[in-house]
Amino acid sequence: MPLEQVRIVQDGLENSMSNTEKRKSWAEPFKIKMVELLRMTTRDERVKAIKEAGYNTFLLKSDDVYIDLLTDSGTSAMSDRQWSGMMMGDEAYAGSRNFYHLEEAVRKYYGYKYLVPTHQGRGAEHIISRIMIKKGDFIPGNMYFTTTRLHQELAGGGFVDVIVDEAHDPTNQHTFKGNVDISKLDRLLEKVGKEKIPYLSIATAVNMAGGQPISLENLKKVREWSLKHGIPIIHDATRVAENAYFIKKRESGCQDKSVAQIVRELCDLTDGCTMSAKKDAMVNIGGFLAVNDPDLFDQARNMVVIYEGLHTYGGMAGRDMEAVAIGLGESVDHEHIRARVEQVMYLGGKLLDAGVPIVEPIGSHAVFLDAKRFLPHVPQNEFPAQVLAAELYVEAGIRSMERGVVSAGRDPETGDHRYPKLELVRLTIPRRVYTQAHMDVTAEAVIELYENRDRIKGLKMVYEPKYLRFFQARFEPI
Ligand code: P71
Repeated sequence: MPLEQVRIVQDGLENSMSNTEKRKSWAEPFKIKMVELLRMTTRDERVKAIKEAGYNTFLLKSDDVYIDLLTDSGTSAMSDRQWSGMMMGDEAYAGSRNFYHLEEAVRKYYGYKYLVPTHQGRGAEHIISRIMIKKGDFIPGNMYFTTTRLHQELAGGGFVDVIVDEAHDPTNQHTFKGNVDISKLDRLLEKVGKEKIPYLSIATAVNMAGGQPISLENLKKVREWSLKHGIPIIHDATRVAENAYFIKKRESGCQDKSVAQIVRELCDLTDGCTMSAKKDAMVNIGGFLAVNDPDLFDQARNMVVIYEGLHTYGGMAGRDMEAVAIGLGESVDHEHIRARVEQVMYLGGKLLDAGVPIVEPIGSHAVFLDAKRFLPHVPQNEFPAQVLAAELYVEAGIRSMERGVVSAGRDPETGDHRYPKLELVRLTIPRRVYTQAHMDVTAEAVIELYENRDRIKGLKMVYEPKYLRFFQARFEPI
């Protein structure tokens, strides 16, 4: 049996090394073959660097960063198997063997029939939005994601939030904050009619809610609704394995299922997916659109050649597709996903113990600092999350990301800032990159900053780009 299969068969906590031996301690399920050296900086250097970056962590040079928790996107460590797969890249313009391997992997792990590769997740979002959305349409979803919503808007649609109210409350302990509130779907349907709802946009491990899962039970109800009204579900599968791990841990009746099985069950309740392979699948670049409907596939395959590349590579090199194919299999391995999510829990647990306000329950890919409670003296129009991210960098060389009013952008109708309930700083953990010791250092730095929070003051925005402003906006201290 190939190693991969052996491990999936053995899936289950009872078979993991630490549990069979009844030990309390636990270690990463990999050893390190190559290291990347980190550069240490002084406080003075960091003060200068953040000023030059306009107090925007996206504009820092990564050489000036010590522990980089900006994102888990494209920043994970590939395995030796993925790297050896890279050497098997077939760089033919058309019909690369790696495309067929990827297609096979998507069918095996996700179950979708037809694959359209794209350069990354937003490439897939662009295509599905252009094909399915008409001007004046409404796309309900379990909380927006920046690029997803922007593509829906550029296609003429409007995003409608139908996530449960609990998701907007960072202190609410609901275990499935990614769930959809079906009554919100009913209300939308009643208001606009089904002709104006091209699909439901359902994410697993909802990023902007703090990496919060949707339950299988809830997705089944959403599926019933979708079938009843003939409105398909497009799944943002970017972190589906992380969601599946939470289901295994928390949802009754799911403890004995493998993460791989749960991933398939989730996907089987939907009609297609957009995927940023830079997260769960641990590659540096890549993504895809996958659908079950042959007509939709035909349209998508035609559109991909305009914006991404030929339909058998879609913006990826052959070697990239190979790494995605292997990474999809690794993403559903129990030992891997447990180590990944539990490392995030470890960091979050340390912060909670010290009384630092974070989003609870702790999410799958990141710990989110609640900037509204961290800096109650900084009003939301002075960008509390933005300044908190800048200060954490100055304090400790740790790079995080604003997920608050800057990320939320402006309302296309009124032109005003959108003031989201969640004003967060995301400490995002790349997969297989940092050790528990890096988490210890991070926790200590955040706790120190929390103890000195009173001296932190707000910012004003001095440059604002039109699209996805958080990437390039610049700020100055007030
Ligand atoms: C993350 C990213 C990358 C990112 C994107 C935009 C602003 C800041 C950082 C990307 C996602 C995602 C979900 C749920 C689609 C995409 C787009 N996340 N859906 O979290 O999380 O994928 O980046 O491959 O185009 O740092 P893409």
